[in-house]
Amino acid sequence: TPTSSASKSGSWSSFLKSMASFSGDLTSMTAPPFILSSTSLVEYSAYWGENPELFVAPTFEADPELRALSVLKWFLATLRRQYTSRNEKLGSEKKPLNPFLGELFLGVWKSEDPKVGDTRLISEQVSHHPPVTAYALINEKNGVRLEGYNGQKAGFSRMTISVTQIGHALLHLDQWDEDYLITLPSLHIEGLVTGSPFVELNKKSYIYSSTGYTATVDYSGRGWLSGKKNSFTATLQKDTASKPAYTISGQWSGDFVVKDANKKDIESYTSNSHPTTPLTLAPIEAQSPLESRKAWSKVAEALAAGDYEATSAEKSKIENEQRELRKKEKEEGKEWQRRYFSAVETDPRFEAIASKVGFSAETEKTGGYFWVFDGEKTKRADAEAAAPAQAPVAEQVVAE
Ligand code: 0T9
Repeated sequence: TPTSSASKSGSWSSFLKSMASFSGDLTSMTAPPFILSSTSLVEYSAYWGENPELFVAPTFEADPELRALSVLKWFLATLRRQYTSRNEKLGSEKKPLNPFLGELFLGVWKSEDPKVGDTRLISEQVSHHPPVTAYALINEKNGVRLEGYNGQKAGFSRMTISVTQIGHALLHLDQWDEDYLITLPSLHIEGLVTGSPFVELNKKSYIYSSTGYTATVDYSGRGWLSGKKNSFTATLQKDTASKPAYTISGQWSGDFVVKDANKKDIESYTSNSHPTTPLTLAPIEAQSPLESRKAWSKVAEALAAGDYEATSAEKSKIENEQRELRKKEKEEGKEWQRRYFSAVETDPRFEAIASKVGFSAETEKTGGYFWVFDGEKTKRADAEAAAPAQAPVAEQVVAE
């Protein structure tokens, strides 16, 4: 059978050999079928919001230092889902579907806690070449909003894939009129040789607050100190204070401990046992053709059935449709309209923080632009979605 372990290891070793001449664009690499997932990369934005109670928690803190600590705790709590959930669900890291331009992933986290309320997710593929996903998580009730975008640059050497993330996220707290600039860690893929890839984070990432606090997360991986994978140490420090106000260390996929300035344990967090809130999606029948699950449903079916011929046939259909669309747009001198986000050359909220801390804007841009959430576009898209979809065409024209 095509999935026997012998042919599996055969196709895997030829895949590894082909990686030697890898070009940098992850989406262009052809991986063996058993490593393919039926989840599109546009869905990955959801990992930011699976703990809505931690997401809104900062706004309930009256002290700016505790708010910054609360933001850091939420960020650290997202890492396990962001970077290990494919391994947990599917047994290893898998190659996601490459989203098409305009692909959407929309949903809402309905918290059982009335204090938390609903958190809306909007994720949109705003660029296909290079791939860029933009997202917004909005909790109206508590005035908490995360806006961000994400692209990747990759390289292959010494049997690992190294990935730099391009883009950042901004967390806004209405009640305190505060912004947090969140940078994204770089990562690499381990376990390629044995055919069971998983993500390890490396170097550092930062959360800069408009109140002057900086959180630095130092990822040591399977560090020589602890010997455990996914190890990290994070510090929270105000401006040029001589020592951190808080230190958090442990494993981002496991347990971590919060210590105060006197190195006293004040809290511990167990990420494996911390419950997550599932994202609620519209039923497939009610989704728009641009929504990820709907658009890729035939590919997902074929993959689930292990029918790789049908998988690539269904994928090609989507790719060809997209090529046709781009051709048509070019002929008509039009450009695909993004539904929820806009490309801008400068983002004042980013600049206000980045200029203070000396964080460069140039590495943040994709194709020369930042991507920002567009409230006006969103209002229009919401109004359109609220219009009865099955209404006769004539009636729709009258309604306009
Ligand atoms: C944003 C996240 C990102 C996306 C993924 C590198 C990767 C695609 C990008 C950075 C999310 O917020 C966080 C988590 C995991 C990242 C993925 C891990 C991964 O392996 C893929 C790439 C495209 C591959 O699929 C490489 C193939 C690999 C499974 C082995 C051959």
